[in-house]
Amino acid sequence: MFSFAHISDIHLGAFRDLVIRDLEKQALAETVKKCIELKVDFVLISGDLFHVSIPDLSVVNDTIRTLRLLQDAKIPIYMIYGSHDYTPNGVSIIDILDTAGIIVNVMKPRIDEEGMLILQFVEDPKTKAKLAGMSARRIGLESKYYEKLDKARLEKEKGFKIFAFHSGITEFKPPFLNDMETVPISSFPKDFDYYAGGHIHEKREHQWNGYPRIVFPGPLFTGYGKDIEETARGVKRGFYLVEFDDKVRKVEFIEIKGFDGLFREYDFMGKNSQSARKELSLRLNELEVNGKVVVIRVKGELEGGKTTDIDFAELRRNLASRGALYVHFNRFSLTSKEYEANRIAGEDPAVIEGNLFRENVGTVKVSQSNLKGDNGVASALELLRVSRQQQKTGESKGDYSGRILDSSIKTLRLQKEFDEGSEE
Ligand SMILES: [Mn+2]
Repeated sequence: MFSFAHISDIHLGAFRDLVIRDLEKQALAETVKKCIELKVDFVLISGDLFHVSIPDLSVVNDTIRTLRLLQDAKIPIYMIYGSHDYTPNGVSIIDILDTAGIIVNVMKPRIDEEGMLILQFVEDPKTKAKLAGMSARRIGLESKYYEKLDKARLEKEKGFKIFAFHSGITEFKPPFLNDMETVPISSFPKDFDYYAGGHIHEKREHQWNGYPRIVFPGPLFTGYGKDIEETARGVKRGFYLVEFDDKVRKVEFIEIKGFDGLFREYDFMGKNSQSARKELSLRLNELEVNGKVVVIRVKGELEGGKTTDIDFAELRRNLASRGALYVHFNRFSLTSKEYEANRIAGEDPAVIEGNLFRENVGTVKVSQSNLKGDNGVASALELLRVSRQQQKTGESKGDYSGRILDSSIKTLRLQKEFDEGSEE
């Protein structure tokens, strides 16, 4: 019997806070240790190893040091790009790790004369498992890309087969990801033994006619947005251990406990800002926060005063002084009657961003179709993602702004316009 570990959405470097960064690092180290103890034959990462395509070198260095332990134990690491590993400029950190022999990128694509996308299998030398994969692509292009896939060729291949991918599947889309672009199940090649999914930040197992086992491990640690809230609520994080010979024999979720969390939600509907502030402070004082990651969600429409009358920085300092490892306030659902104009729909920054773009895309007057309507929203979201990249240690200001500008032009597909502009 053989086995492999299926890991996804690690998002290394997602947090700037050093305590959380350290916990994130430990979660990966713990996972690697577990894989070595369990004597897995290989590891498969379904994308989003890092949070950005060009992460800080310190994050890269720590990661390589940890992944090297697998290499020393002769456990190969196979992976595909996630949506966060993808870069419009071409070279992602994943390519560098592949070149350096730390990981093997299993997406080996080729376009044939008819424009079909041909994927080649990577065979694991020890177990003879055959891996093929589809990396994530730019927002908005996912389905088109799958439409060109030569499925018949993949389906014909004999042996134990794994298909790695980084996309949501339309038929299994969780309600909280309503706005997410997905790919219909029929776009995937049939009859693989295991479909190793990534991108959905929730642990899920599915079955469908012709697709015996579709698995999403969810984030290994906690990625971003609502992840940390869910983890603090007690949602389990970890990876899948898959045992197989010529068929999958056992699939088991292995929990990796990243931290002790504490989640509370308070509703201040109808209160004024002063009484909400007092009540919140009292409630927080009752909590046992020592050694915990504390996530507090406040919501409701205040009858009077401003939401900024509540000094969250002060409350955070107080919790930290009582030993909280990290404090996160989610106050996107706290609004005030007096400040209606500033209200934006949504509980999560990502949802709010999407809604804002959707509301305003109609006012954008351009001729390019990729900047209008739904495509425009997708381009705007992608631009936001690209422009959020931070300046790297050692990168000059000029190089940094050049890199951001270059990625932005590529994202909006305005290369031609910029080239023409500079010639004038
Ligand atoms: Mn992800």
